[in-house]
Amino acid sequence: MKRFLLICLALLLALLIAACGGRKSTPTPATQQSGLPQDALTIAQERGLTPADISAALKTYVPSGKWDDYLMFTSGGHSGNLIVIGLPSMRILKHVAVFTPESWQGYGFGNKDIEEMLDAGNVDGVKIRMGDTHHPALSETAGDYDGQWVFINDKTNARIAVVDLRDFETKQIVKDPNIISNHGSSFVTPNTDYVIQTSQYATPLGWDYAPIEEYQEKYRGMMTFWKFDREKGRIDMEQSFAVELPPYWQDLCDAGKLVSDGWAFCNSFNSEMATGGIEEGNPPFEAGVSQRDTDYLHIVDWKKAEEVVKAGKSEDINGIQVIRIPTAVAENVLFLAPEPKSPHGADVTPDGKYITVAGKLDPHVTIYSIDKIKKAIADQNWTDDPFGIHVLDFDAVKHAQVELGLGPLHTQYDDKGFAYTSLFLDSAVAKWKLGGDDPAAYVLVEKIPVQYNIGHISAAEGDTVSPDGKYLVALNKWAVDRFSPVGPLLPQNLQLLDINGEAMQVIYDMAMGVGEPHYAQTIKADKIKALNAYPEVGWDPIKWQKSEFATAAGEEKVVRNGNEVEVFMTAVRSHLTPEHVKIKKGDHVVWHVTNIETAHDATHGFQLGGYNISLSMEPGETASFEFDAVNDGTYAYYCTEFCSALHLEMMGYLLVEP
Ligand code: RUQ
Ligand code: CUA
Repeated sequence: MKRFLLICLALLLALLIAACGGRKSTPTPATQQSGLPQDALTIAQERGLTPADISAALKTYVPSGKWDDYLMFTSGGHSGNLIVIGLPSMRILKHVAVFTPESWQGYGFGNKDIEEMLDAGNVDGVKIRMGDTHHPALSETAGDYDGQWVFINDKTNARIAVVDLRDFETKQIVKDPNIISNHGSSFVTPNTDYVIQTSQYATPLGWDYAPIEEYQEKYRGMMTFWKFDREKGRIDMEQSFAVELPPYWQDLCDAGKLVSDGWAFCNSFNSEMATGGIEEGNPPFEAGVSQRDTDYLHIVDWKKAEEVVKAGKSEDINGIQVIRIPTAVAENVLFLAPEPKSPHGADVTPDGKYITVAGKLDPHVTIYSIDKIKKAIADQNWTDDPFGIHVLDFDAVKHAQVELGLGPLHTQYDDKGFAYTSLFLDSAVAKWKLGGDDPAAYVLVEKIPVQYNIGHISAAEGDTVSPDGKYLVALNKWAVDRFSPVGPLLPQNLQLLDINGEAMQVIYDMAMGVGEPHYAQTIKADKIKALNAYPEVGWDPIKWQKSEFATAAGEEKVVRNGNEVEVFMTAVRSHLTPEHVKIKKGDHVVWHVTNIETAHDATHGFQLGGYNISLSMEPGETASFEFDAVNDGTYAYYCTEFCSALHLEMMGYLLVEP
């Protein structure tokens, strides 16, 4: 048996290595003669690796100094940030601070521009420094990722952030003035004209107080279309608008593309309008919300909505133009269609013709056709819901259904006409065939177990007009026994699947030390053109121009004006200038630090003990902070990046005289 296994291993290794060597660009010095490194078999045997393990290792190993083919942008869930992972190595490349302070990046620890940006996300004067990121959306041009921006939502507070992929830093946070939680976001329209966001838990608009008994009358959902100004790289609140929705708890959304461009689709899961209150003898939420056999797919004609707003038929509510439900109905902006029990994901196919909806409590996915939706609208084939919204006839808009298994959630696509759906309850990924015009041709092809309780999945460019296939990542909710125990709070398990061949194969388990990733998008790495240093020394990364506080070597100074003190400092290997900053207790201090270096990777950090200050100055960056010298004493400040042999000397004293 052992011998047989060894022969299998040898054969497999030889085959794989021959296959690798066949690629002209890959030199295989160690294996040129025999096709096998001398010690490969011994290593495999000693480590107890099976042939499948060896093939997985060879498919995922990225040698030192080589780069990954894809970058996956995944939400960091309730860590409130965004994480960038290379595929196929599954190496974490970067944590991008978004809604939550992050000391390494000097994010939210005194940096004035960043504090100001974070403050734009405060809620009614309450400082918000946490978040629950769910769905990143890469900017698109003609329905394809263009590698310029990524947007991500904060479900807890109904906010959206804009991250610039020139420097992978957050540039803007906007708070929706009418809703307090979102979920169906972020999703971009095919040319990133709008970033779509839908509320999750209905509240009165502006989250004003209203008794829960007035739910149906006063509580509402909302779909917001944030206008993205590409020139400025910012969301333009003035040009944004929203469509008022019934309080059905809208869930995930997707924007139409190609033939369905101009439409947006969103699930909902509480068309029962259950209001909970088990304490008062009412059905608990989990039962109340699942009474009906169907909920509603929301179908929004956003191009029509744009016209309605331009025609002045919307209302200004808390500073944003809102199309109220009766107007949305009268103007053919909003329609509903029934969808089977507790829908979750809505995912438009690459050709834009179909929308796959997965119902958590239905073993099928339901495929809707945009042509059929348009026809049902033209034929007025509808009945009305309690708000007077037209509900299109299910059989008229449904194109196909495929039984996949238990708990279908989210769907991605490949380049060969297959779709992949996560099955939460089955802990599996289902691969199924898109049947085009023929409803009978939609069939389940294969299922593969993943560990465990998968939520979202992300395939290479898998939600664009031209998916790449190749890789798919299962973003699993539970890890249980997959990794060495690290206490009761476990990492999430991200699993990489090879979807190139006939059968799917799990080729890597990656422990994600922060949680909880929901959605992720995977982009071809060469589409991203990130900078190594800012365009000019003294750069303000948020305003994206030279800072008025940029300080050149030799111009460092401390300026006093009454009890206002302004410090202009430079950082260069291995020196912070000035080395002594002398102030008095009670002074108000504004302090600017410019990293005057442009060398690749020559970042300097700056931390000041006792005053909660942490900055990171990437090559060329100017950063500022301010504080009140409430305590006298002797403090040390220093560079936090081990930037040179004399890095420990890159320090200074802040002397605060009583
Ligand atoms: S949602 S899986 Cu935002 Cu499906 Cu989490
Ligand atoms: Cu700069 Cu250490």
